[in-house]
Amino acid sequence: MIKKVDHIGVAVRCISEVLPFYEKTLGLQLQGIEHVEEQKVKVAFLKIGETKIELLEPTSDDSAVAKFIEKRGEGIHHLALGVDDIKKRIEDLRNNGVKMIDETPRNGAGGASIAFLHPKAANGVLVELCEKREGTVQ
Ligand code: CMX
Repeated sequence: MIKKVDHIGVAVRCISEVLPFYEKTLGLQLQGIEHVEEQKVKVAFLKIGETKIELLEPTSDDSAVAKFIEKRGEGIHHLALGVDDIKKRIEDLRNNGVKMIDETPRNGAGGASIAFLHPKAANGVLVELCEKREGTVQ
């Protein structure tokens, strides 16, 4: 089942340049910064109650986030929904004819298992399913 909005991804050119706005001006708490090699991004999580903002900085010109910024500029990139049993959720969505980018889960930030739906399947919104594993920090 879908449990909550786990995080909202925001594409930025440079995390260190925008962090003062999120930490000092908005007063949000930085949870940590990490590289997600598989997605070719550096990410920073800022906590807001039960959910988070995930700042995404591309680490390579051929990353999906670099392509997004080049085409649309910085801004909201994806909506991540926290789920139980991600494999089952993917199977259910596929059985309902939903176009998936990931038909099997892959590794995301904080040791989570993630899978993306294609934006064309969700009215132009890139949706991520996200399942925290045992011992996940985020
Ligand atoms: N939100 C909404 N629409 C998006 C989008 C986004 N973030 N990124 C791309 N699109 C749209 C494009 O505007 C384009 O639409 P049109 O055909 O109407 O012009 C369409 O999707 C295809 O986009 P594209 O620029 O041609 O790029 P690709 O097809 O090569 O890739 C996508 C698009 C969504 C398949 C790819 O970006 C992807 O696989 N994303 C998932 C992985 C990802 O984003 N990882 C980053 C960080 C993950 C993390 O750790 O949180």
